[in-house]
Amino acid sequence: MKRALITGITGQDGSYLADHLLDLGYQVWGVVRQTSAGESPALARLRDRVEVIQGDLLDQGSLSRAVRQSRPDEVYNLAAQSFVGRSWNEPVHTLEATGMGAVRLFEAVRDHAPEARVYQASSSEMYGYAAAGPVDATGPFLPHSPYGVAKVMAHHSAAVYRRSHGLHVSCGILFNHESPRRGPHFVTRKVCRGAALAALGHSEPLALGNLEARRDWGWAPDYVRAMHLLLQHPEPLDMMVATGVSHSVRDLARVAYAAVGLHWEDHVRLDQAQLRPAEIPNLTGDPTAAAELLGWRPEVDFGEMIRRMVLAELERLTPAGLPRGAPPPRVDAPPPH
Ligand code: NAP
Ligand code: G4F
Repeated sequence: MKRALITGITGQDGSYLADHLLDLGYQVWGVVRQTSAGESPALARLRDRVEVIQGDLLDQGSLSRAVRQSRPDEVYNLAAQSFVGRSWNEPVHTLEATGMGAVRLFEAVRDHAPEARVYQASSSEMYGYAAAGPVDATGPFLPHSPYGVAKVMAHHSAAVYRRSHGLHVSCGILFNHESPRRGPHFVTRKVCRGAALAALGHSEPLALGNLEARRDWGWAPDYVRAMHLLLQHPEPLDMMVATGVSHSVRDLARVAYAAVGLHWEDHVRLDQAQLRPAEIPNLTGDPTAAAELLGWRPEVDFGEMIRRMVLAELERLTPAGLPRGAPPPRVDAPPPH
């Protein structure tokens, strides 16, 4: 039985990856940080199927213990401060967690499980301003956000551990991927929730920022398959994972509200406060290498994904039922720490 250690197991990708690896017969350990809010629903769902180890990306000792205890064959570093918007307000924390956190984990693997294969969650955000021109898995990387800088730091550090210390570290450069388990502050979940609320009769318009931004949005369960496949490749690799098709935030709103028979223009307002200090107009990936080298193909397209997400929001909001006329829950609030 193979043993996998996942950081970020309570997040969107971590929870789907745990499901996938358990289905494949892995024994799964998850690094979970203790919060004053108590156990998250994501952890409660996983607790009886995975071994939980307390740890934090900010704490070297806890990561070293996690690697020592789990004796992993595969390590998936998915933990991060992952919200780009927040990274401008908390650049130091983002660099510490998302950048240095990865280095701490690589150190722990180097010391305690040097034979393990490591997956680093790199991001299309690393391309930043370079995305206006041709890019591939080697770059160029010109990040526009503190989050992008932190991911570039982790990405280049992975290459150092590969070349200097012989670790088998692969970096998946993943473009945006979404699901009903997405954090509520990300735009797909926010819009799908807004559409569901509108369908239930709530009239407060949804405040959005840049409607023209284009992203290559894929289905998260497809992307965790790619993570696992990447680590099965004999050589460590850096690889783009994407659908190759982009849509604008405006398209997203149109498709989500249309899924409940509404016109998005009647329910969305522009809000300057949602604009970012800098924006990448278009991030579109190329899935060719993932198809050729890993045999990976996305199975759920954009329209079907948004339909599933809107349905999931409707299910969440009913039958417990929101009192009609009650103020809808804020979906644009900053995420809890
Ligand atoms: P997510 O839902 O935001 O999950 C982040 C996870 O990291 C959560 O489990 C969170 O734990 C954990 N975490 C945050 N800070 C931590 C710390 N200091 N110590 C330990 N754990 C910490 O993110 P995701 O969408 O699943 O993404 C997974 C990874 O892929 C992230 O590294 C993200 O940056 C990267 N990525 C995501 C996408 C995408 O479109 N989803 C694309 C490219 C790359 P709590 O539950 O305690 O908060
Ligand atoms: O959903 P978003 O917040 O995701 P973003 O910034 O693209 O980051 C996600 O994908 C990255 C991969 O490219 C990951 F590395 C990262 O961890 C994260 O998972 O925003 C998507 C787009 C942006 O252009 C943003 O400006 O939507 C635009 N947008 C427009 N109005 C909005 C809003 N984004 C949010 N969150 N909220 C809005 O009201």
